[in-house]
Amino acid sequence: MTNQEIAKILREMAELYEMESVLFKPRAYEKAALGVEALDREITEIYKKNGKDELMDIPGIGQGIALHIETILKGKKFAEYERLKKKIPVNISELAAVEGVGPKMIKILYQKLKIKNLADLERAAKAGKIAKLERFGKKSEEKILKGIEFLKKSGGRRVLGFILPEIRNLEKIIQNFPEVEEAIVAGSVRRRKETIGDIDILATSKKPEKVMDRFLGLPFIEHVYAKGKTKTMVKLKNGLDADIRVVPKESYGAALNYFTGSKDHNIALREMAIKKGWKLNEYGLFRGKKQTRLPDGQVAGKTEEEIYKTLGLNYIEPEMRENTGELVAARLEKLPNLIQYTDLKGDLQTQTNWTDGEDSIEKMAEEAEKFGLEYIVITDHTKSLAMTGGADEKKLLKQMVEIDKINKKLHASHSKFQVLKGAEVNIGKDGSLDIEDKVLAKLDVVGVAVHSHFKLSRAEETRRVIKAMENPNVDIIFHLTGRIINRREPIEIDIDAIIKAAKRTGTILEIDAYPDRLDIKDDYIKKCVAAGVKMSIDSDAHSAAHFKFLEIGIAQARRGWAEKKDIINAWPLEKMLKMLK
Ligand code: DGT
Ligand code: CA
Ligand code: CA
Ligand code: ZN
Repeated sequence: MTNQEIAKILREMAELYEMESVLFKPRAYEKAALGVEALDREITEIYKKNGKDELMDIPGIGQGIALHIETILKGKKFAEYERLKKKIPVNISELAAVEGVGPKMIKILYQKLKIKNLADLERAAKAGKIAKLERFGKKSEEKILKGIEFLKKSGGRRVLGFILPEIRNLEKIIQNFPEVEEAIVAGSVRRRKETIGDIDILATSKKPEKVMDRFLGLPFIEHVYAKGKTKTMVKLKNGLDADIRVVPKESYGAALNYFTGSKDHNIALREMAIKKGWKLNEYGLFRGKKQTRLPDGQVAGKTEEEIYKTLGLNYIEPEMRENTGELVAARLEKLPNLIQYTDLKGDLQTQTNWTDGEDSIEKMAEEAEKFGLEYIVITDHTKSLAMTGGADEKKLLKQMVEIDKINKKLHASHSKFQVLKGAEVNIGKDGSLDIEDKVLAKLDVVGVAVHSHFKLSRAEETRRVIKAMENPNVDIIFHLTGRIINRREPIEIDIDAIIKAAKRTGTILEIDAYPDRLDIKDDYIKKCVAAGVKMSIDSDAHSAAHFKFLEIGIAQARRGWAEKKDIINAWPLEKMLKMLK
């Protein structure tokens, strides 16, 4: 059993309980699924070594769920799961992937229309059957069709941030094969793209066939497309395809460079080699037109650094390899000094159980400190987001008192950690804010965001965001375009006008690190860097387990060529606060 398979069962349990309107359990199972997905070790290994007790150390897993996982791992029947599945025998994960379709709706769709999977759903919607259902109507039907369309467009690409722990786990397992010298995941994963099409694994070994055998013996594999001596292609149980290639040590750098891509970067690099009368491919960089046998005639290939250097270029970080100007910059020694993965000192957007977050302010502070941060800003939602229990002025003032208390406590225990006061204030249709200015003025950091009216015209969306920026209390625009990757399109907005207004008003634009937001996107980050508009990288955590997503936000910033100087929460706190006020 892989982590992904177990997480899938746990998530289905959450959805099944939700269909049954059982209280609390859906949330508990969802949390457990997230905990399992975030593991960078195999749960079967954890269990084998230390039994059930160790399972309970996984975030989100308590006594009850640990017992059920044990049952699953022992290959026994998980009775409650079987019982619920029998009642509603549908492909839940497939249906729930459609924007706006939740467990309760899935249940009705099955009971009334016998809809079991995506194909059934599409057929019924196109035939107008869903519009006729009570409590559904034409609007829901249209929304469902749009959701299906959107899913198809994403072409099965997966959000990297959600699946990265699992990929790292696989990478580690392959690195530990006795015959493997080096192993690394290349391709779009190494370039840290927002979404990935597949997993490209590269390894060096003197015994490639042994490596192939071991790879095919892993429990993650669903189907083998092709098995060769040095290259094997499979479909994993998580639905992703994976390729593994084994190359000799002498070619590692060249192969890594080739399979990291991007394709456009490779082609441009190869052209540079050709201009010098050389040849570049996945085996090395060669002088002379004819490729001689390895390692004869090879000038570079063992490391990537060697290849770039030989071609007269500075080393280019994988996140920049998209052929969007990085080769020229590398030749002119003008590459940016990218923000590092260890540079963040704080997090400027976090939600707590005062609204729709999972954890208390104190717990968030504790975990953030453990994570290595020096401060966090608490930014719960405000009152017009009623479904999150959004705060009004009174609640915000009360929260400020609570934060003061927590800071005192931290101080007394000699912690230097600081909790700052903030909010994620909702921007109304006309650009107005739903919290009074005199309360906003008391907050350390005021973030504002669009959470509704996603379909206004480009001019209207731009106008409302700029109006919010013009409020002198506003510091940051959170997740500017409101997109959710694979689920919701961004609002239409005039980014150049927004950047100009940000510059004029001194407003920060956020890079929201939540894996399916990554908002603003890399092109916009580049524009901000060029304009001198500062940004922040925030986790948008709704649980203390989400601080790890900051890494994905940093990757996004790096793909947008951002340096430490561009990201205000990479600066010391004092300097950051001075910039805001
Ligand atoms: P993905 O999988 O769609 O997220 O994106 P990539 O970039 O991982 O693309 P993939 O898996 O098709 O190929 C992995 C790398 O192999 C790619 O980044 C560059 C290299 N590559 C693939 N096809 C070609 C090609 O036709 N020419 C060159 N020069 N390189 C290629
Ligand atoms: Ca790939
Ligand atoms: Ca591939
Ligand atoms: Zn938000």
